[in-house]
Amino acid sequence: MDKLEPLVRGDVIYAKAIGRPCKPLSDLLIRRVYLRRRRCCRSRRQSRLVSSVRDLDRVRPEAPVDMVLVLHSGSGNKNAFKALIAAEYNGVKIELTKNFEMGVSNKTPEFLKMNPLGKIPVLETPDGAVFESNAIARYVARLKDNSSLCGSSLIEYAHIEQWTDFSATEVDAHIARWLYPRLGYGPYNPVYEEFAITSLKRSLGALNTHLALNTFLVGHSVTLADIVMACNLYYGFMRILTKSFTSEFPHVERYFWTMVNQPNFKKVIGDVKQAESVPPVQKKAAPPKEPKAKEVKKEAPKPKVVEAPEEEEEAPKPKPKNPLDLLPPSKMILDEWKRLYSNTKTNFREIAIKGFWDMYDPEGYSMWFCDYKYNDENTVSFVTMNKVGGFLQRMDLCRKYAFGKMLVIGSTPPFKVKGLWLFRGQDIPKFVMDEVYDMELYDWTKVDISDEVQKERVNAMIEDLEPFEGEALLDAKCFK
Ligand SMILES: N[C@@H](CCC(=O)N[C@@H](CS)C(=O)NCC(=O)O)C(=O)O
Repeated sequence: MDKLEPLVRGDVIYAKAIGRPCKPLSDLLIRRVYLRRRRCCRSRRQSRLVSSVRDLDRVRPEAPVDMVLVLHSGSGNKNAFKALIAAEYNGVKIELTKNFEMGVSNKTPEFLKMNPLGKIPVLETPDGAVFESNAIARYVARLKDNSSLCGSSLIEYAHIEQWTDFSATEVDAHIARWLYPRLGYGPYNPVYEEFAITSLKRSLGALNTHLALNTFLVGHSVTLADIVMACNLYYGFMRILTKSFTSEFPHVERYFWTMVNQPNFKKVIGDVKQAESVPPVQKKAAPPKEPKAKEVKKEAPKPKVVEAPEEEEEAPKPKPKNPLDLLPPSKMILDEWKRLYSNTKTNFREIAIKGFWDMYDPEGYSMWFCDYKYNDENTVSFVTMNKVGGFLQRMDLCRKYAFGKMLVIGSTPPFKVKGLWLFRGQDIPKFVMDEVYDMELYDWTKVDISDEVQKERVNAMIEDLEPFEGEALLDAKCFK
């Protein structure tokens, strides 16, 4: 590339001439232009070197280069999806490395030369390797001249960068801090988890506000920012962001489902199914995985499976049966009660409460009062309400087996937190006690339904009856 210097200058002029000084030309592009110039000149047996802006424009291919780039990654990696989706939009050909094996292929000396961290994805280009998924996706997005993925003005370019960074640091990072310890990829600490959830909610709240008025993150069509954001959300939606969590952010939900159903996303990601529950905390850190020998695949597969941080194509483990599923069948159908509760808008006492007692099966279910042990700490209303909200979120893992009401009581601090829970079986389920740390923060008393006073307390709690035990209700939350 001895003629690289003048060509670099020519390309910078070109970039400025088309009004995109913000879009640096990659070495690859420069080499491409150089090679094309040479080919063009030779084929026409011309001795002149293409040099004017117009000539450069002519030799610049309209479609991206006709080469195939190699992406080192297993299938199902949301970080690899970013480049693969960008490639679909730009008509760039990318193939996943054949026979990629996590923990083996990414630890060879050759791989470590491309990415010293030994992490995936890595893109091999004719000009060298690129690691970091956002950098790779940017590279692919910029391969096509005038790609709509890159925006069309300096401010759009900045906004695309803004949302891409936001997506990495304010969304992806918080999802990881919440999810990974639960999967055993780091120590689990409930206080850190709460912080991760609060931070994630703050970010999604901001995103929700933006999306209330915008279909896309930037401009009026899909950009790289949407690809990166949707891939990061994808991972969250698939693994931990249940409907009960995301419903607080309806515009984010709408946005996410719109994105993943775009044909170019769908081709790469496949069908997306939202997590039904928050994964329970793994007691021990995941043991290091033995590398597995794998079959050679003929073609790079279209990725469709869910990624794990270190092990990507792990066969799904058979889910152990929940002991509550082994209990004798109950005549009470929990979902029927939940529907009745949700659908009763008037005459609550006559319809819902009466219906509850008609359905209630004291053999298949038990009811429990809970009383927060540290009410004197509940000095700030919204902190108290958030605390209860966090508790309900963590109870997600027992949604199939429980119904609950939580009341924040009082009109002035300190507020009291009390609740009523209905659980399948005669005890508080062990997995709930083991995995939801909030359980220890409450005193639990089994409801004696032969005691009319206790029965009436149950009614009042289900109904959010005010005053409750002589006090106003600051908040009432339902777990259903
Ligand atoms: N910030 C990096 C994250 C890369 C990353 O964490 N890759 C994981 C798989 S998703 C990995 O290769 N882990 C293997 C290891 O840590 O050795 C990116 O966006 O590319």
